Amino acid sequence: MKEEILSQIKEPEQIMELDYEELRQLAEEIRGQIISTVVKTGGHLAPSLGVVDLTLALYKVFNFKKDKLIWDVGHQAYAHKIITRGIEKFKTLRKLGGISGFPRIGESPYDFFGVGHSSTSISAALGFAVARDLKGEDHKIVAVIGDGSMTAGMAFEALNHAGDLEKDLIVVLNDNEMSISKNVGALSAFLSRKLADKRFVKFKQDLKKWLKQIPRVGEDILNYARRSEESLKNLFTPGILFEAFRFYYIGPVDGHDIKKMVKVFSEVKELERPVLIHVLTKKGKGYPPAEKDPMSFHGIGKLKGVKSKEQRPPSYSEVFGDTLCDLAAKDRRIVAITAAMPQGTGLSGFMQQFPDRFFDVGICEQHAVTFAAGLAAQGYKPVVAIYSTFLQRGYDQVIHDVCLQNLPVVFCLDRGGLVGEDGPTHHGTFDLSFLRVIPNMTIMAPKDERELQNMLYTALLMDSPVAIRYPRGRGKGVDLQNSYEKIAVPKGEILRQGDDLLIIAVGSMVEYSLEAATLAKDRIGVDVCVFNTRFIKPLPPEILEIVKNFNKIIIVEENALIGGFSAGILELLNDNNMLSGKRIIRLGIPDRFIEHGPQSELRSMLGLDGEGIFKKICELVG
Ligand SMILES: Cc1ncc(C[n+]2csc(CCOP(=O)(O)OP(=O)(O)O)c2C)c(N)n1
Repeated sequence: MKEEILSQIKEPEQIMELDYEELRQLAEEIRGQIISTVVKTGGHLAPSLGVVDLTLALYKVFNFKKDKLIWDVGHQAYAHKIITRGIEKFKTLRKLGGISGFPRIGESPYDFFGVGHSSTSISAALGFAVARDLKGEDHKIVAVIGDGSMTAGMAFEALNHAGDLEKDLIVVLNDNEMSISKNVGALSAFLSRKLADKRFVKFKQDLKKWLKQIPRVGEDILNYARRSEESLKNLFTPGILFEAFRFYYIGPVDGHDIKKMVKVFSEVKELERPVLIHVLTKKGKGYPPAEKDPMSFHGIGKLKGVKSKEQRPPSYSEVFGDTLCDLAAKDRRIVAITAAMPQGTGLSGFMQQFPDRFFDVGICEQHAVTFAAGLAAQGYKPVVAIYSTFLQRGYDQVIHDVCLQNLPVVFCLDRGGLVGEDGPTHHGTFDLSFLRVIPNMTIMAPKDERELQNMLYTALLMDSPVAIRYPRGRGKGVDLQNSYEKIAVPKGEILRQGDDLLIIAVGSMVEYSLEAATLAKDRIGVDVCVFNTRFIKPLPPEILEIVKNFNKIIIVEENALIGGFSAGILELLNDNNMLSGKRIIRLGIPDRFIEHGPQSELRSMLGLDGEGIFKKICELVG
């Protein structure tokens, strides 16, 4: 039996000493470790399996004690994590207190730049390159970016700048033809001209044979052809695109042939200019189910006892997607837009049912928002389905292109609040604050999936921008219908009567407030009134009437306390001179980034669940 190599790797530089046979064995061991860990912890399986060989080739050629490696998104960096943290730490992946699912400055000296959102690697790497040269240092900088992440404008802004500065910088384009779903867009089609490249190689061979047969002139023509080969090749491969940005293009290179990659990287190491190496990989490599269905294995949850679909309530994303299909069948003006997340946002059904009215724009949130604004300006009803955290990318467009022109774009913000194991790069805990300040914007958050249906229906009847924000995960299992009720804007609802204390809540926190009210009654005999505002902006004016009857108030939100829902209520009370004599506690996300871990554990840690809110009730009533 062969001796295990992985357990002997104590520091990444040992990889430089391994021969190709050992590297191939190590790749297998790392794949095995990724699979056995990720089925337990959940995580990004297929992207990470796809770049194991590439990661080892990089670690064989570069010395990252000195050189810098910058990942894009970072969801594919599990081999890097195993090499730099060791197996035992890797087993704590994404757990509360364990290592993060993404590279993160401070977690390892080999994590040079934190990531989570896509298409930042070339910009960051260029910053590193300029800093190196200003300091007079001498090392290599390598950015690894996927073909999906390459679709974002930001990646091209960075290429444009890097080509202009002509810095010594290496970009590895990891092309697996997939984003989370199949990669989309003209660039993707362009990169796929590899087929044409294969045909070109054959054409070249045939031409050579034929020319050699021609006496006298044949050899001359062949020499001429050799000289012009590079420019001819460019016509057949994506090189022409990157060379326009003054990058030296090399590729396509087989991303599972470690020896070939090592040869290319070693040669490139000697160049001192911007270089792009186009590497072809198979997403999910080494795990047949993931190779076959890389989309389903892009990110997986922990393997638990699987309940049948009938047994479990649908997710908010599913309810959103189904309701939108139902409404779109009745209104041809409804169009749906996603930035590379059709499955995650619940739009797969819409994509199949209404292909003409469905648009996956690639990882291009800024474009998605302004594209929607254009459609709205022409009488359509665009629905932008987007994770709260990724709308951050399109903030200026929300203000400038949608709200300033008061265009009726509906933003369906999935994963609002704490998302769990993906951690601080993905928590959607700022949206209420950043959207609340924008004139013309209406913001709603449903307490359950039926309210989500009615909010979507209401939003599509409005003639101004609306954001509906809902959490990651399953609904409450309430009754769903395919007839909808228009909600009066902005009207809230009292869900539980009580005289001793008032809880004002919205969205995901309504359920926990009701739970806390029940605990208060059962455990300490306190009667709590619970008010669901439904709207974050504008706030329901009846709040002012309700508040008059209470001097003990708790306001709960799953959003940053700074500038969020509770801050809005304090402003309202202050502006109506209603603060005096009242004791108000605000519960929400404190002014720090919240780590990764299971959603329920994070909520409990921050007191954003039934028990946590009950504790505050106890504090208020003494
Ligand atoms: C700004 C932003 N939008 C969306 C996402 C969600 N997301 C994570 S990975 C991914 C696909 C990336 O595709 P690619 O770069 O080709 O990497 P692959 O997963 O294929 O290895 C997307 C859309 C993100 N991380 N950041």
